Amino acid sequence: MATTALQHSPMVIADQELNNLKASNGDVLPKIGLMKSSSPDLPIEELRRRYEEDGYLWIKDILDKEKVLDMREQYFRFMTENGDSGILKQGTNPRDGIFSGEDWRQFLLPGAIRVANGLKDEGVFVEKTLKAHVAHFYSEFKSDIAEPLENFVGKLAQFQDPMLLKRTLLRCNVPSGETTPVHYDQIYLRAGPPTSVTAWIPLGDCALTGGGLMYLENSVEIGKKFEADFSEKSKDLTEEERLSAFNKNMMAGGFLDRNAAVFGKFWGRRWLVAPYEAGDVVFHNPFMIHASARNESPEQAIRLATDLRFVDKAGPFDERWLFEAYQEADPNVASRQPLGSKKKTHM
Ligand SMILES: O=C(O)CCC(=O)C(=O)O
Ligand SMILES: [Fe+2]
Repeated sequence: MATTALQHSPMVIADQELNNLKASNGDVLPKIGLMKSSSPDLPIEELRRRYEEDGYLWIKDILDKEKVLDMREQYFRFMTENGDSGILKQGTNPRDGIFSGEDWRQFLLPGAIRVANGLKDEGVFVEKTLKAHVAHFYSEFKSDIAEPLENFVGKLAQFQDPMLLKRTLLRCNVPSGETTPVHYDQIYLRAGPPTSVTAWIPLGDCALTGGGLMYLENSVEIGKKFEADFSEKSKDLTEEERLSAFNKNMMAGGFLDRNAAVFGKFWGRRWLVAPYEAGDVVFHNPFMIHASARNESPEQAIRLATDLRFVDKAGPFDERWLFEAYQEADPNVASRQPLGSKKKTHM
């Protein structure tokens, strides 16, 4: 059987497994590659070199696996008990996070992706999602990992005073549903310099077919080009509009494309994917282009993840991220924005 070896790890994966991965709308991704993994025990200079060269750094086993799985279990209990959102299959173990099979549209996250689908932020799932972002179990999980990750990011990005931004997101991608469209993060962090570092944390094992995050190979330069074009087009807008991810020059929700297959083909790049495990973290550059794959888990496992962002408190950063996600004061929710268009921006 033909195999593809990962450069930084001994893991091998059958090519066949790679050739059937899909964008969230079901289109087969034309060109796929595997991400390189790294051990957290490597010298920081080498990890930094990889991060700078690749635009991402996939670190194995940096978090306590059981704590990550506990977080997964508590999230699904929360979404089911005292008001059932309907996301879990009845009679299954919440730690497994098995999807009920109801209409996936109900389970789109509030804000940008619901906006992109023309849906309102309402219903039990939306209400519980908003509350989950400030629930005790999630705050505790974050405070547990904040310090070690701040220390790691501080060394990786050479920050003087690394800080986890308060606004963090919890995202569930149900099987066969639309997942996170193509984007780069600086679109949402424009009120600061492009120096933030995102940490994407799968909350549970996530096989290649499980709807994990994927990166467009060597795409930092493409992200920079988009941002320069957007800045040029937005010259005549007010400062607030210019900094908004939802201004009239952007596609609805601030995304670049909802079809990762078409986007990858247009730019002639491979989408890089990985078989993630609970305990892994991927760090990425704010210009690195990424999206989520379609979740085709044979077990119907829901893909749960959280994304955290780190900045250097000693320098300027986007202060709109100092608010808890979705709460009253959060200025970043797409559905609360008057602006935004249906523009296609990649061609
Ligand atoms: O979890 C996802 O689907 C998207 C995450 C993401 O875009 C990020 O971490 O920057
Ligand atoms: Fe992102």
